[in-house]
Amino acid sequence: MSLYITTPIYYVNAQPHLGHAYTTIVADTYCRFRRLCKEDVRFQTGTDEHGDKIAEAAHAAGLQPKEYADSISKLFKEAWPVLHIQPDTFIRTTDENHILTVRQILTKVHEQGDIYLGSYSGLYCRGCERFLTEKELLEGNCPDHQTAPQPISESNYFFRMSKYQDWLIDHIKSNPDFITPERYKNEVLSFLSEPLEDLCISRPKSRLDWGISLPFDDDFVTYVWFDALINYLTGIGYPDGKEFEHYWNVAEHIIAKDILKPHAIYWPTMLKALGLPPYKRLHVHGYWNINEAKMSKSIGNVVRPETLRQDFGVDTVRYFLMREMSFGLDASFSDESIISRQNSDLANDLGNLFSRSLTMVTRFAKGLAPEPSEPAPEDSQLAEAAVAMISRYRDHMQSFAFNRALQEVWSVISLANRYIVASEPWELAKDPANTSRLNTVLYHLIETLRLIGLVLMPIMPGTSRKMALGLGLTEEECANQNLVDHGRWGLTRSGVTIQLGDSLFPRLDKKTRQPQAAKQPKKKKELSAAGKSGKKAAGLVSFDDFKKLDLRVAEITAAEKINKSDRLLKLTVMAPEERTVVAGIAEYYQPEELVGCQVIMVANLKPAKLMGVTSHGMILAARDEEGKLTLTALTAGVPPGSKVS
Ligand code: ME8
Repeated sequence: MSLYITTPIYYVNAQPHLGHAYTTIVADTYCRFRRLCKEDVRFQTGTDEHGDKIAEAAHAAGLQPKEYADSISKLFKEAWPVLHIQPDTFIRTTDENHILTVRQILTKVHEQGDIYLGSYSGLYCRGCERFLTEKELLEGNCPDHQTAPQPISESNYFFRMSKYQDWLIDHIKSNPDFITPERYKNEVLSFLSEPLEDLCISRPKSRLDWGISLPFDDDFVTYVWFDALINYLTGIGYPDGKEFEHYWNVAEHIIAKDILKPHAIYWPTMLKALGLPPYKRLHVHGYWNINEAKMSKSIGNVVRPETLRQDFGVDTVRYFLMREMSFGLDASFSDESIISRQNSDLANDLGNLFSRSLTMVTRFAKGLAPEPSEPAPEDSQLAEAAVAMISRYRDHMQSFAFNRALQEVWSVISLANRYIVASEPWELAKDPANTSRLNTVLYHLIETLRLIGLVLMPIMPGTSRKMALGLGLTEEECANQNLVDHGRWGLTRSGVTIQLGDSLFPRLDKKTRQPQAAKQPKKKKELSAAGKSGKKAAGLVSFDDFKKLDLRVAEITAAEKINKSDRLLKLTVMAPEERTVVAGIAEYYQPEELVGCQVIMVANLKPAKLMGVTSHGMILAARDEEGKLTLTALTAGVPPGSKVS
């Protein structure tokens, strides 16, 4: 299978920001994913350089439009490799071959009678670069730009878009994957339930001359959208390039919801008029908002990808964007959320698993991947979970559910972390009689990590490579990894040298965003009741005071989120009788991973009501310097209700 994936070509009236970076990282991730499946992929991005907006921005900067476009286009082109985005083509609408092709297409469509001269009166929004219908306005303003569109009346050329309306409706209905997610398909179909007007595709040069002249009337330039959409064809050599023949049938576009209409209505009808099949799929995502507000220059909350990269590193930025947004819905960016992902998911869950495992191989197996023996049930459970993760990950990635693909990976990471706690390799290492068992455990950890590193490649290529090298792969093996040949259990060669390098991710200080000083000795974790801030013990307590606490082993039999609370989980525990306990651990544990765990509970606290749920006890957890909580879980099965003393 082949794939041709594109991003929008971005306007050069503004510098690259988080929104542009997101779409382009999605395209790069998807492209790397399909390459990891051994498919042949071509990836295109670029810049959109004609039209009112650009001419105005150039004027404001005191530059000629082309000069101005050159400078901003360069910023986009240079921004991508820095984020480990590797497009095959970077197209500009001012490229000579693009201009030529647009003119060829206009001539063809005009000659076949699908472009005609008419007159137009309408409400024009400069921000959108298009005429808006009355229905689209919100209190008289463009909903996207909050400005009133200008009434304009002039002669112009029109594309007979209406002629293709019935065909388009049919096509969308008979190809359920044509526009995804479903909500956007429905939006388009609802728009198409009203008669479609023909599309005005020119601007008189008397009003705007920064554009491609119409080949059949030099007094007009082409409307930006008719020019811009064609980039998807010119970049692969339409009409007679070899690549065009190869890639057009497998074209998939990624956009945000702001430009749904041009992509879902103008573009397929233009292609139909040209006698070409429409693109295969259109993937539509939502907006990134900043601390809940829309990102905009006027609010001054524009997030630059370069600043993020400097503060957090490429892989954290890529991971955060892919993990935090559910493709299709809006998401909110804040410094706190990215720092928390870095500290919790990356440094704590993944980073710790990797460094703990490799450290144990170094200490207990002379730094060589050990030979496994017959697996115990818990080993097989880990291996099976890792293998099952691969196929679920593939399905989610294929359908652009990147956050769900990552959740699958993280559930194996937390299973592996629990597997370490349960199998206690450090205890096994104390007795040579256990060497074969120890080797089996270490092998299972290494092999799980290899599969985790493999599937993380499209999202965090740098980390994935670091992991693969640490696990003893050569540079060449790293570069040639793929899911088809390597996405199965048991490929780590026993005896290969494991390289324990630097930690994968530093923990960041929430205030300074700086990595926490490595040399500073770590403060001991403090035991605290989950949910209460861990204050230092004020003084010494007498044994009699301590004895007043009734500490019990509690087994969690059910766990669920508490409505409207990000922090609290409702736990049902056996100790030995059943009771409900509320714990402030929702930020650190998924409910499903808790079921079956044994924890320590303060059993004789006065009941307290939290978010409407009465808690009959408190679960103990360790709180580290950043405030992250880790439950004090028991590893050996102890009868629930046993007294802890
Ligand atoms: O529309 N959240 O260019 P553009 C998520 N030139 N994505 C965002 C975003 C946000 N807050 N803001 C921008 C154009 N984007 C035309 C496209 S294509 C033939 C011509 C991303 O510079 C998202 O991909 O306004 C959106 O669709 C695109 O930038 C708009 O970029």
